[in-house]
Amino acid sequence: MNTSTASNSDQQVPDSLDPLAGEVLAMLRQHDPEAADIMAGEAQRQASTLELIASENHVSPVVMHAVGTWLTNKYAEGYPGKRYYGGCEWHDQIEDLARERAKSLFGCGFANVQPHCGANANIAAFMALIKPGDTVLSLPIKSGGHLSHGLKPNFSGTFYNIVEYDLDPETERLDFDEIARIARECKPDLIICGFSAYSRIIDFAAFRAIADEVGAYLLADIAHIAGLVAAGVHPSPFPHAHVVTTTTHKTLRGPRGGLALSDDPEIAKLIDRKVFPGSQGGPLMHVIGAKAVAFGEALKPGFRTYQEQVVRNAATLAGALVEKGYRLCSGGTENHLMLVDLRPRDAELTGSDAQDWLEHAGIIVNKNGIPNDPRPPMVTSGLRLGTPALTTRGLCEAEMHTVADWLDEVMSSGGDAATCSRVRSEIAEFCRSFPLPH
Ligand code: DSN
Repeated sequence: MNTSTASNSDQQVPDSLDPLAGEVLAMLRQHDPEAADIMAGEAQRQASTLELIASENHVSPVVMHAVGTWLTNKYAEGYPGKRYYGGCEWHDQIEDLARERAKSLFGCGFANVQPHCGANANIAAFMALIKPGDTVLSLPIKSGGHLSHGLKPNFSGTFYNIVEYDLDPETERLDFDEIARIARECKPDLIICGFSAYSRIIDFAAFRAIADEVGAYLLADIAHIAGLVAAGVHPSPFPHAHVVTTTTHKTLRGPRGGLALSDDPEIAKLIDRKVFPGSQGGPLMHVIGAKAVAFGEALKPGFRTYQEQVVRNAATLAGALVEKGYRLCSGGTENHLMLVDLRPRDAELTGSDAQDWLEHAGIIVNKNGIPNDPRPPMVTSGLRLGTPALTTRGLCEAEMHTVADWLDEVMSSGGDAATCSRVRSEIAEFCRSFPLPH
């Protein structure tokens, strides 16, 4: 097994770098060769491997370079027109542009583009809607939820009374009768829907009906499916959710960051206050600039075509894996990801072994617990696979069969070093035909 780590001397710059990235790297090499080598190593890793982590993507060169602008040099606490520092004229304009584009994308009346990440957007949503000690009803992380939805060591599990709903053990899908039963019993102040490892369409209206019945707010965390929602490929959480939060870097294909949305003007005011000064200081204006650019890309017609292909690719990859003997939780996928139960293919195979072997072979995935997984979270019996990044590189249905063949070949080999090394070479060659966006 090749376990060598990257060294400064072996970094080849991918030949598909966009011209500006090439110039930036050349400048870095002059100025700070040590840092430049590390960054070139990462560029090379991304260029020569297949990215199947469902929450990752490759941004366009325009979005990538928009992160590195003069906007990074400024403090701009507050909001457009109401800042604590002078010199914010252009910062007001770029934040307004990002806010307006976010509202157009998601069809809502309010957007706060300042959250540094999805978890920060959720902190602001909790603070706006409920108070410490209140009851929150959510899906636990072990069943596909998110740590900021109530995990004990997280702010959410520390300051709020978390009650869990779970997936139906037979269908591994949301069971709205059971969610309603638990809600009637625990009378939550907030219900959370939106997940990190759930491959089915979310019925936001059904969640809202339960929330209304028990007098709870509904928070939809659409971090994973935001791009699908923006493109109309997944139903929208509006008008059902009181607050919608998301990251901007997954299917939405923007810079790393968060976003909070609402259609309720009173809740909107609270969200603004809870983002700043409630939970954050100075906004990352350079990232907000890149969010504006990414939202502009997502408003173009090609974005819908991309998201449709993401979903078709996921369905094709899922079908190919089932044919090879893997089991998919819930029986399949309707979005960009799938949760693969490895046990029917090989009872001894763990998610962590599969992740390691696949990484040696140039396929990047994450181990993931499956519902009621008997193995601990650092081992797991499953993998979560997603198609957003592969689709950005131009892979379509035919290539999904090739990817499934490589996945199965590596996992069936028991991590055989020669197999991993051969597949890695094949993938590096294959990747030349599907360069990163440039
Ligand atoms: N880490 C993200 C994911 O992979 O889904 C969630 O925050």
